[in-house]
Amino acid sequence: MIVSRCRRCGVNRAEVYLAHSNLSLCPECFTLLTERRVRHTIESHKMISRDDRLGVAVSGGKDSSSLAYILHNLYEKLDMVLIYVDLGVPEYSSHCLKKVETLAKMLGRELVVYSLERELGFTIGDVRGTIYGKKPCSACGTIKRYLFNKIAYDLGLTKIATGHNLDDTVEALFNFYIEGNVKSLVRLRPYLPKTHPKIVPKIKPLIGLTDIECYYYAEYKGLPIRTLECQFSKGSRSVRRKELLNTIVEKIPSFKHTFINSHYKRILPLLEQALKSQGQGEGTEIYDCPICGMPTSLKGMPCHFCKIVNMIRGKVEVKVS
Ligand code: Q46
Ligand code: ZN
Repeated sequence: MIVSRCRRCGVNRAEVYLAHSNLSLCPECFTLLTERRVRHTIESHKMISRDDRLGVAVSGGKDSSSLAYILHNLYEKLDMVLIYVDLGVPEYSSHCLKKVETLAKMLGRELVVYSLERELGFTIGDVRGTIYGKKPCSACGTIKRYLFNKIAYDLGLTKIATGHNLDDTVEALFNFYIEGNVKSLVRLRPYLPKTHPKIVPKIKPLIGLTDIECYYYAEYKGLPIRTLECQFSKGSRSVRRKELLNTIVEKIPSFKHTFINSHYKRILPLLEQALKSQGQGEGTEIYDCPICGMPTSLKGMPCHFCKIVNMIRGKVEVKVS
């Protein structure tokens, strides 16, 4: 039997094959290279500085757990707290909460838990009675984005790190290209700086790692990751788009890496220029939401989060402290 050796150390047996770079690696070299690649992403985008107070959005999934673990290892002295939003999905949310609690203990980091049910009196399943009934993930995404920002802002954190990886980013970009959604294409970046005093900058240190790399990393490091799927994820559009993109990768292994590199290096600068020349640069007007006081692009109207909350509560006025 031929045993293939790790291309990096040449000693250990290779277990991971990275088709995009035609590299066979042993677990040790794979995890080491993964951490180096994340550090390279962080440094090349100047994502983290020594005096940052970082919030890491965790979900119990392989991506955010790997992210928290890597950041903890790379920046041991960094002030870092894990944040979990409990959406109240039956079985799934309590299962994920246990995983993030174990992770926080493992790292010796504080975990902040925000429960939708406790704080707002509803769960994500309650969007079913609204116009979001057929696409709860869309409402869920808006709610999570808002809450991570609000929690981080209230805690005085200076940045929020999320576990969005290469597959997530390519899927989102692909969708925006199909829709011709130029503004969203321009906004989707590895590092979103502060554009308003109440908007906490967002960073995506895993943007260069694929789904499977995050999975292997979490497995090799023995991280506590969820084994249940959210009941709303089945058949969602983003899952179907990801499946479609994965069939392309079967034929063209470097497809996603080429796609993202072309977008950020070649297309994005041109799109930015085009928007500027039309007077639609980055400076989208920002207003205060009349209900919660947080920033919104909707003039004189409740922000998207408050709209969803209002819908769920049957248009009862909502106060978010
Ligand atoms: S938690 Fe929320 Fe996901 Fe469930 S409702 Fe959809 S977006 S699938 S990551
Ligand atoms: Zn609001």
